[in-house]
Amino acid sequence: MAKYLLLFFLALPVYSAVLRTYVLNLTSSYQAPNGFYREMFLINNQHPGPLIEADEGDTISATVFNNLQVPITIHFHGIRQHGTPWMDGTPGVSQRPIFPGESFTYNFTTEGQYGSYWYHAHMRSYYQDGIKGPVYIRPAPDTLRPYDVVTETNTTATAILRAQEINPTPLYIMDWTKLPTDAIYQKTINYGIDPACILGYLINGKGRVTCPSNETIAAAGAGRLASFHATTGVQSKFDSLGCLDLNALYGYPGIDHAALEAPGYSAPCQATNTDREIFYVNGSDWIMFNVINMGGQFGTYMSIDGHDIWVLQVDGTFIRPLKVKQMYAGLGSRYIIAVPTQKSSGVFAIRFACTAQAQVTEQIAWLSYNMPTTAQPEDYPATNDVYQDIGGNLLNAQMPTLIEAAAAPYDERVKPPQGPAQRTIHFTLNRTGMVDFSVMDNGELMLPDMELMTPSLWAEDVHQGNIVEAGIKIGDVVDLIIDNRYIMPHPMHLHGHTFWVISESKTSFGYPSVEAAIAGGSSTLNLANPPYRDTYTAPSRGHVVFRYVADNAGAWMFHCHVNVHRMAGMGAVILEDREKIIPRIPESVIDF
Ligand SMILES: [Cu+2]
Repeated sequence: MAKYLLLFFLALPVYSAVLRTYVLNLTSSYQAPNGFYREMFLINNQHPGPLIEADEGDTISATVFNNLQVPITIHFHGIRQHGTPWMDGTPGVSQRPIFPGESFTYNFTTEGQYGSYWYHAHMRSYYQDGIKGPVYIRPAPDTLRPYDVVTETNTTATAILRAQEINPTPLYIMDWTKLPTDAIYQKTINYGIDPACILGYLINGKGRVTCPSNETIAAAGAGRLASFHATTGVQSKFDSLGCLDLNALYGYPGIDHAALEAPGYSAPCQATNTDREIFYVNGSDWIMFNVINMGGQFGTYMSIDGHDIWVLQVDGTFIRPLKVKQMYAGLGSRYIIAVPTQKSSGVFAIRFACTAQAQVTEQIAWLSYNMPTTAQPEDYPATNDVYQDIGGNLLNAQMPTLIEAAAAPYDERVKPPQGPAQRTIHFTLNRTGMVDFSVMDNGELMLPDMELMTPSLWAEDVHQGNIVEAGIKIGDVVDLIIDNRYIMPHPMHLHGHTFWVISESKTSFGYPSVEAAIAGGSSTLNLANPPYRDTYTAPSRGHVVFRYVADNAGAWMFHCHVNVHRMAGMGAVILEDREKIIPRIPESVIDF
């Protein structure tokens, strides 16, 4: 009997939920990650912040000490907060801000979720100043994994991927600006300057500013200029940082934008020689990367010279693996990828190019097979097998790139309810003024002062704008029909849920409901095997339809993940059977 008991307890830890405790100490600092000093924020003295890790089903407790001069909250992006909507970290929605000198503890379960997530400040745009970090949840033993598809059931290779899944190699992309985001916001609203200009990307907090020639920028940006002209009628040009001159289109006429320095801007371009990130292969035939776009401005096209990329997981769901030369990493989204590393020697560039029309800019990290671990590789001949230019344009149009609509869940049971929805909510994404962006059909804005108001999760008088009270009850199937009327694509994020992207195209949806679309024989609907996401980009002047099951009573934010768009009004709060959860909100949260 004792022997059996012992075996039972030995096997138990794999399945038993554990409490994982973290302390996040927020401070400000003066540093130059890409060669330009500025104030930035750190978590436990690092940027990005420390990894929060768990096994599926564990409980996470994270205590935040705010030693900054600004209020803050921490949102755990993609974590559903099932049954704990007050732990969602959205100021004005789920809690009051954590003011300087205060602390707050977030407690929540990871039950029913695995894979890659992240945490970030949800106050103002402060996560772009450094308040962000990864969350990784190791899948439960019985989760269906697609590794055999990638390895063609080679048991040695599958075992390598299973081993690397415990701790995939971090690859965190973040756009970086010359100025802190408060200063950028001031310039944006004071002068009506569009802040669409970054000082390059950082990879794992590292990067360098390079200054390509005017000819190189013009060649990589030719397509952007042509389509900008076609859609706006405006002839524009790029500056030395690869930023599109938007003066003729936005901003107060007569303002000298170059003299004021457009937000994030440093004209003319000055090259730096700070360290870039290097990944060492160390003899393994595969590297599994955890790719997270932690930026607040732009999506990224990523490729690795001379290497294929297998995309295995997107937004915390294993997909039917897709083998590509280039992948899109949208703002807020996560991608677990496996890269076959079977070269014998060489140093290969990992390229990150801006996806937006507004800027041509590239950052590089290195994949190294044989380089001394102390050196930056610029003196070594990089192998020339390049797939994309600095504008993210494929050098050979036949090369496969990641089509997000094709990223269907690997587990076929992860499928949307069929037929009509109980609730349909229509949103219109639009630019309604110089620095006004909206998700509402009537153009209403959700402005940042709502972050200081009584949280809409329990406010008696839900007085903020953009509260969507659609009568959603637990068990309802909900459709969000999202028509994008503007030329910019928007990465739309829904809190508290994972949704299926059941329709997408570069035109409007054209139906008042999914039921009408089914009856009308819509060609864009996909109820059979759609992507399962928490953040998804609504294409330029196109549409997406998100479907989810209301299983999480609360008040959930729905917003664009471009920080300046969200601050310019681009969000809403969707109430979901709120009365059911109000009696369960802890006093400690309401009184905080
Ligand atoms: Cu946006």
